[in-house]
Amino acid sequence: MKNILVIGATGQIGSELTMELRSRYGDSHVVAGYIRGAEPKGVLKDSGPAAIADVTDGDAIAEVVKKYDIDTIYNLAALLSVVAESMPRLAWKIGVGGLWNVLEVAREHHCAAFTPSSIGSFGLSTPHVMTPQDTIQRPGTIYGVSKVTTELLSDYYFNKYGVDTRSVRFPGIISYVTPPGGGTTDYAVDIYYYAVRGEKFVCPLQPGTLMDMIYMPDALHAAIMLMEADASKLLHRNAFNLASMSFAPETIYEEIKKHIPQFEMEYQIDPLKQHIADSWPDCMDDSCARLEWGWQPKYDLAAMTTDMLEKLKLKLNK
Ligand code: AKB
Repeated sequence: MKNILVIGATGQIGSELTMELRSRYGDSHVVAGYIRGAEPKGVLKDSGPAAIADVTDGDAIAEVVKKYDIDTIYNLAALLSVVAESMPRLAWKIGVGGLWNVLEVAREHHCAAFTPSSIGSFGLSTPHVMTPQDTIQRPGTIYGVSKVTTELLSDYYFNKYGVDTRSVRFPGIISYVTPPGGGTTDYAVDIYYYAVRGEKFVCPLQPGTLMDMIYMPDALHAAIMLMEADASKLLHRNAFNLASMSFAPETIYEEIKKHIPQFEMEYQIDPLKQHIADSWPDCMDDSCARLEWGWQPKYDLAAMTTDMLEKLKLKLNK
């Protein structure tokens, strides 16, 4: 990777991935791509180049790629699972139309491309425990349908045109920097904010709802590690199961209570979120990622909770 474009650089993953890539490859080599109304701010703005790179506008992306001599694109533009259900056509336009634009630019300008898939690419008929790498993918959400399409279209561009496409199926990503917006796994971020502010948390999912989760530093490390991996070792490409930890609401609550014993939580089930969460794996088998490119997470629930609470206390002045 010489010069990198991050599309969606001001979003939950993009804001941290851009900074991590700049620290590894040099500030001037990583372009923060954004859309109007979501301009980079603060250190993200000041530390390196930025350009408008709306995923729905292929010509604009091509211009940025030419101008900065880009060879690697991280395409993070997407509507998350819950919000996508209220705007399915927009979700498709961004997730699939946008991906097509990125892949065409990558083909024409010889770029490698990373576009994440998700645990959302699975559905009710998928085996839920130790979900295999290659298994049934019949999701019931537009988010899931667009993520399965992401995987297939990315493989298609690799097989037909030789575009170096690579991807992971991200679990719910937990971070203290930029909040997620409109996902089913967002509760596992929100709960930390409530705990640190000393407020009662109302959990939208019922006890026992297991889902895979990952701490942001591990998620960033995975994306970069995969893009740097030896291509000859990759039997799979789009997209690798990525596991780190799996927990239900009561487990993360108990973990936080070890640090904040007075923390309270009650349940008020959100039917849409519950329905989506029930269709996703309890825990994935990520042995292909471990074997093919050496994936190994650093954080478990206990280590993540200690770090999240410490960082959020500083952020919220608590
Ligand atoms: C969501 O909940 O929609 C996302 C995801 C798991 O892909 N965080």
